[in-house]
Amino acid sequence: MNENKILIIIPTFNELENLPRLLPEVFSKNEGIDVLIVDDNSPDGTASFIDNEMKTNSRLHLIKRESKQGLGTAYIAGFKYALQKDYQIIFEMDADFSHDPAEIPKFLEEIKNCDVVLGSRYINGVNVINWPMRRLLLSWFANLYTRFITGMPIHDATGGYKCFRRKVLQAIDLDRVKSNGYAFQIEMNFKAWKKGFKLKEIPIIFVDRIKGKSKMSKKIVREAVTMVWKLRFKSILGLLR
Ligand SMILES: Nc1nc2c(ncn2[C@@H]2O[C@H](COP(=O)(O)OP(=O)(O)OP(=O)(O)O)[C@@H](O)[C@H]2O)c(=O)[nH]1
Ligand SMILES: [Mg+2]
Repeated sequence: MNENKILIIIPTFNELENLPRLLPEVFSKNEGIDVLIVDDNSPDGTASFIDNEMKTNSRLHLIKRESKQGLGTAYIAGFKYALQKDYQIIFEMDADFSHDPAEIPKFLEEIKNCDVVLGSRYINGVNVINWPMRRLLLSWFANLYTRFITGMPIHDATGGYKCFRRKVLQAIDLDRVKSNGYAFQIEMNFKAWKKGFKLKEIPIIFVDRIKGKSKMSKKIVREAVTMVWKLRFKSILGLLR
């Protein structure tokens, strides 16, 4: 077993404007890093670009899916891939530079002493750049609400820049993770926390995407609002897996 095998999973939908610049930065942070792109048949040809890069880069991997199926299921596919291979540390990361690759070494340092490291926008103040106030308030209140309903002591439960030890993903029944948007992040954190794993938040600076289009929707918000209640009740009834 190789302790240093790291997989960074990046789900993509139309990220051709970002990936060619992002990938070299990510790879440069640690020589144990592999990257898995989970692409949902992006019309801009993201997958063909990756296919081509893979000819000369054995650290790059690709899962192609037939249609846009959402972020949560993309990560589940990525987690299963990581568990089939012998990756020990598994990251979630966006393709749009909202998640600065320069933070990767900090995550790797912190994961030595815990099981999940969460990049947090809301510890040490509010570290979000270029979001409209509406969106910032939504995200901030969503986190307050989540903390209140679930009791989980986390300031940023909806963030998507994080890493897990392999054993955390092994302990969670991945086929039972049902949510797909921001709720997906909450669900993974809650399940890891309830199973007794040690979660640690570290401050990150989140910068809104400059290139490409947002995929945020009202449906994603509604899903999160109901999901926290489901998690709470399942947990009380002992049905959480
Ligand atoms: N495979 C896959 N990737 C997706 C899907 N939706 C979003 N993504 C990717 O997931 C990451 C986060 O999506 P974003 O659109 O940046 O969502 P966001 O960060 O909430 O919103 P913005 O930054 O404002 O666009 C990006 O790398 C997207 O390309 C999807 O349905 N399938
Ligand atoms: Mg984004």
